[in-house]
Amino acid sequence: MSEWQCLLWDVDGTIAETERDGHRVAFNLAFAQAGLDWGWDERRYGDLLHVTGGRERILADMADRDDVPRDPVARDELALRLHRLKNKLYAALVDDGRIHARPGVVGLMREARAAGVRQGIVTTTSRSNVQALLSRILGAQWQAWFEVVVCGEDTTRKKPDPEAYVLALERLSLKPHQALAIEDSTPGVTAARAAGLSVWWRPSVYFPDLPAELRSSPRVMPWAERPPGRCHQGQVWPMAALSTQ
Ligand code: XBP
Ligand code: MG
Repeated sequence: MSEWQCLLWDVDGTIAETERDGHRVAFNLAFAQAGLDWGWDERRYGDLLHVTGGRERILADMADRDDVPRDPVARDELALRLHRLKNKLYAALVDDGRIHARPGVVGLMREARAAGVRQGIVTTTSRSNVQALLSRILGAQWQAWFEVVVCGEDTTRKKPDPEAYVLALERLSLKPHQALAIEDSTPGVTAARAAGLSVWWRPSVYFPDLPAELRSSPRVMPWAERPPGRCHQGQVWPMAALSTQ
């Protein structure tokens, strides 16, 4: 039996490989436009991804640099300015068609919609980035696909804190066992599990693996080539349940 009535989608890394080819590139463009000779190569960005939130990520990098304002207020202002600029540049990259949905994503969203499975977005990225990406992938009416859209601005604590998932469940009036998270990263899977949800884990370029305690959990199911379940009559069914029917 399945009690999952709702798919809760993470965005970055899960719906598209936005981090390496989108956010990282846009951060570097923002640094250059601001006259800073900073640059995040793929390896450095991978290390920084354990800090969720773009502004928080800039501040984490600043903590390791000498060429930053000493005054904490000036430092915060610079991080905020760079982050706003980065998000504008990210939206332009997405509009240029530089980022594509990962295979199977739109297919599963369509299947869920047709089967009457509820869907939501639960991300720590900024709302403007969600708007840019999902309107490109699903069209201008993308919001009609999702009953709830929780973004970075909606919580005080970002993933791996469970707050974003707790808020989404509250807005949907669902219990944790009634929803399934789709996540790519260690912070994302940690957040969903901490909120009590089962997870379909879709490895991404920066998160090809999970810590053993998450990977070995029976509530974390890998999405390798295809989703580990199907949507049917308002519910999400694990493949194992379908094959015994
Ligand atoms: C996404 C993030 C975000 C993005 C950049 O994590 O951590 O910070 O990297 O977006 P998740 P912003 O996939 O777990 O939601 O610059 O808008 O924060
Ligand atoms: Mg992610």
